Amino acid sequence: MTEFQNRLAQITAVKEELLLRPNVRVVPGNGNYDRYRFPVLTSAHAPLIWEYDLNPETNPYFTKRFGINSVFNAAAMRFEGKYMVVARVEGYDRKSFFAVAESPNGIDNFRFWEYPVNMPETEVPDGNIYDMRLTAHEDGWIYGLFCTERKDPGAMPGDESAAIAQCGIARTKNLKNWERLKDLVTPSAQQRNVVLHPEFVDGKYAFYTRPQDGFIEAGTGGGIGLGLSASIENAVIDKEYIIDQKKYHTIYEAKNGLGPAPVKTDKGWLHLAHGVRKTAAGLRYVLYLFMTDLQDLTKITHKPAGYFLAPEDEERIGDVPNVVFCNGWIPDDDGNIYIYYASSDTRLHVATSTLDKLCDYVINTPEDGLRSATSLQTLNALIDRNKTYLS
Ligand code: M1P
Repeated sequence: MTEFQNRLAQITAVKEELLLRPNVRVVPGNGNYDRYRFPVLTSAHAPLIWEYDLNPETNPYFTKRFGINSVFNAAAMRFEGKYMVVARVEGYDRKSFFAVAESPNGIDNFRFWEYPVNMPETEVPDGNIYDMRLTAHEDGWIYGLFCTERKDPGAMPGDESAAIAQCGIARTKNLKNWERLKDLVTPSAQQRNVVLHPEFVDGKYAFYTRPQDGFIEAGTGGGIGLGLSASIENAVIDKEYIIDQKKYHTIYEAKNGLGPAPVKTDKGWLHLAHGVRKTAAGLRYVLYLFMTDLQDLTKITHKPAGYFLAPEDEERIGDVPNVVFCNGWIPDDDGNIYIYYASSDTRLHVATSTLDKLCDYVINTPEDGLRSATSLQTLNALIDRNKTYLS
C-alpha cells in the first residue's frame, strides 16, 4: 500500500466514524434546555473532496490542499423533512463561505452537501461573507441575510484591518440556487446581525438591524434596531428604531445583536440574541431571550435578567474564546425547538428545548433591576416564598 492509499483509507474511516457518531443528551440539563455531548459540526466534518487532492499523481502524500479551519455560526431551517443548517465555514486562508449540512434528526449525523453555497456577488465584490440568518418569508421566498465585509476604502495607509460591514441579501427556493439582491441601505455606517422578520409589517419588509459606529465597536450606535423597507429588491431603511438598547453593567453592555428570525407564539414574538460585555480577558458573548408584542414589534413585553446560555467547558476554548453565538434555530410542529449555537468561533452545537419551556422561561424569570440591591431583593423574595414549601 502506498502512503497515499494508506492515509486515504485511515482518514476516510475516521471521518465516517465521526459522521455516524450518535449524539448524547447531557442529563439532567437545567430545565430550560438540554445540551449534547458532541458538537454537531466541526472542521473535521468537512468532506474529503473539499480538503484533499484525490489524485495520487499530484498529491502523493495525501495532504490537505484546502484546509478548513472552523465551522460555526449557522442559519437553520426545516426543509424537505430534514434539519438543515447553513454554516459559516472558514478556511485556513481566513475566508468564510456558506455550506449546507443536513441531518435526519437535528442532533447528529450532519453531512455537508457536496458543494458549498455558490453565493453570487454584487457589483462591489465581497471581501468576506458570514453569519447568515434564514427567513421563510410570507412572500414565498427563503431569504438569507448575511454580513458582507469589505476593506474600508478610507483606511489610513498601512491600516490593513479597517473594514466596512454591511448586510447582504440573497433569496432561494431550494437552498441550492441563490439570487443575490442589492445590499441593504440603512442610515448607519456599519451593520451586522441583520435579520428579516417573517411577516410583512404595514405591507413592508421589516428588518432587525444592529447599527454600529466602527467595525468592532458599537460606539454610540448599537442595540437591536427595527426598520421598514417597501422593497426587498432595493431594500432601503430610512429610520431605525432601537428596540433593545445596550446597557451599563448588563450582559449586553458593549453590544448586542439579534440571533435567528423570531418565532411567533400565542404569547408574543420569541427572540434569541447575543449580548457582549467587556472583561479583563476580552469580550464575553452570551445568549439571551426576550419577547415582543405580537402587534407592536418595537415593544418588549418580557426580558429575563442575565443570560440564557453561556459558554461552558470546551465551549470556552477556540479561535475567539468565551463566545457563544446563535443565528439559527428550528421550531418543529410538535413544539420542540432545536437551537444551533456556535462556541468560540470554532464549532457548532445543538441545544434542544420546547416552545412552552422557552415561553415559561422568558415570561417567569425576573427582569434585571440593574443594581446589586435589586438583584438581592429578587433573590430574597424567592427565598421567602420558597420557605413556605419547606416543612
Ligand atoms: O467573534 C465573536 C463574533 O463577533 C462578531 O459578532 P458581533 O458583530 O455581534 O460582535 C461576528 O464576527 C461573529 O461572527 C463572531 O462570532
